[in-house]
Amino acid sequence: MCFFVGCEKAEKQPNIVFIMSDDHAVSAVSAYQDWLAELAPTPNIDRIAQEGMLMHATYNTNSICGPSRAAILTGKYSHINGFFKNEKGGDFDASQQTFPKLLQKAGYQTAVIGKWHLGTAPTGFDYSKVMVNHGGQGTYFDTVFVENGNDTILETERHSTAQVAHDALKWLTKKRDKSKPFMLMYQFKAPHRPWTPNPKFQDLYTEDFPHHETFNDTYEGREAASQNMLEIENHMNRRDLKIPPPPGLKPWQEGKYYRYGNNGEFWTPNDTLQGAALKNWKYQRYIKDYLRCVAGVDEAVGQMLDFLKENGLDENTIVVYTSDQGFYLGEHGWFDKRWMYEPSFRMPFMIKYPKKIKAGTQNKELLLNIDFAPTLLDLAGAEIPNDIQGDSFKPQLFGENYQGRDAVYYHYYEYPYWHNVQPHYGVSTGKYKLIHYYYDMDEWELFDLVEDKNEMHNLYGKTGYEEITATLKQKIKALQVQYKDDMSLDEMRLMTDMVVERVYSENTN
Ligand code: SGN
Ligand code: CA
Repeated sequence: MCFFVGCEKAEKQPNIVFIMSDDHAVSAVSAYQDWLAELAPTPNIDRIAQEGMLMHATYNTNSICGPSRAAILTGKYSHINGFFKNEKGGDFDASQQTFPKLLQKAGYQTAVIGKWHLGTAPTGFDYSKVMVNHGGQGTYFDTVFVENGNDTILETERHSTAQVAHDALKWLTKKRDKSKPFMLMYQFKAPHRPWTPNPKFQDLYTEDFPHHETFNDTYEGREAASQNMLEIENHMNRRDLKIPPPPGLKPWQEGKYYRYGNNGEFWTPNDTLQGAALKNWKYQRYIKDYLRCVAGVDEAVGQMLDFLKENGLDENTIVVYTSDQGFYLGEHGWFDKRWMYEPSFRMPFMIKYPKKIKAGTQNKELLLNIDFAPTLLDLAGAEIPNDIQGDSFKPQLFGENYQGRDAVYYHYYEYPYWHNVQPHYGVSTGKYKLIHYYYDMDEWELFDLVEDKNEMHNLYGKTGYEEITATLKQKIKALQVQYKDDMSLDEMRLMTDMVVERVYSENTN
């Protein structure tokens, strides 16, 4: 029973818990039954899919952290929302329209807790507690947060994942206004580099992991890929691999020691370890720590789901699980993201809403991260402003008729730091993908995603593919016009070249 004005609305509007981890690959979410599913299960995250819908083809518009987060908040591509790279791309324009602001207007109480990485303090939130140290990345231990844009808090008691879980449950229990529907963004740093797990998971995964079938890719026919600097073999540093420095180093020397390896400097922890054995050793250190970080996230997701159930909130609460982008877990021999290739282009996405979404359903339509904002607004019964570029996929969630898109458009800008990934744009229809690397090369790649799911064979320029190439080029042009990304290559290059320091800066050694 409810006696307050507006209460009827509050009862009808669903609560929303938007859970987002950082760099969590589709292959490391067991609900997808991908190549790591049996070896590294994520039972709690999978509960969301079991109780709701699992999306198989959700893609990113620009596969790095800040840009993806900005696209999610605004429902707009990077060149429209203005946050298109992390490195010297300035800060997020916090005065612009975002879906949390629109939900506030629709009567919601909003909060963001955890990773943010957009420079400017969060706007559109009744409560915020976000990581600010390490350039806004946050750290796994001794994480520094800013609460409500004002108070700086150094947390020393817990691993960052456990801290975010603790703070989120505290907000839900003690701080929120229970007369209003809520929208909570529950966002982890894990499993981001340097993949430092909570010590309680340190003994998980004693057995070695297999390699992905593309682990020893030589990038033949893919010029841009051959120039990468994100190889497990050649670009992992001592911090990544948890090699302790010798005693007595000054802080700057320690920073230099840890960064060693970033630029291809050769080193081995012991001289007998070389070649393929050394590459495998690095991979095992990496994949185990990464998956231990994922285990921490999975535990924190379970705590949230249990909390909602125990407090009678689960029926009318929408729960989303996603990651800001995908990641390489040894596919093509890599770590990191950025490329329009599937492991980094694709994002995990699942959503439950027991009242309205049928449990255990699956969806294979092409979705984008710019669709999240309009979809959540739609589910909340709020209006979707015309300038939002994404589309609501609420009809699909509810099993209604839906005219899906036939292609997804992508554009990546940051170069050369980090990892030397050539700026590129492209289009994917789910069957074919065409990519143009344009910054200081003019290279195209065409893949048949059905015949060549690992994107190893560049078909661009090959006999028999002229027609599909022409069609996809036209599709790129049409989508560039539709999304207002139809500037010249020189103008695109200027975006890569732009140097705007971030407001919040610190020595990250
Ligand atoms: C850091 C990492 C890079 C990573 C970027 C972007 N280096 O700079 O490897 O690509 O973040 O990641 S580190 O030595 O600082 O870990 S993102 O998720 O924020 O986009
Ligand atoms: Ca990320």
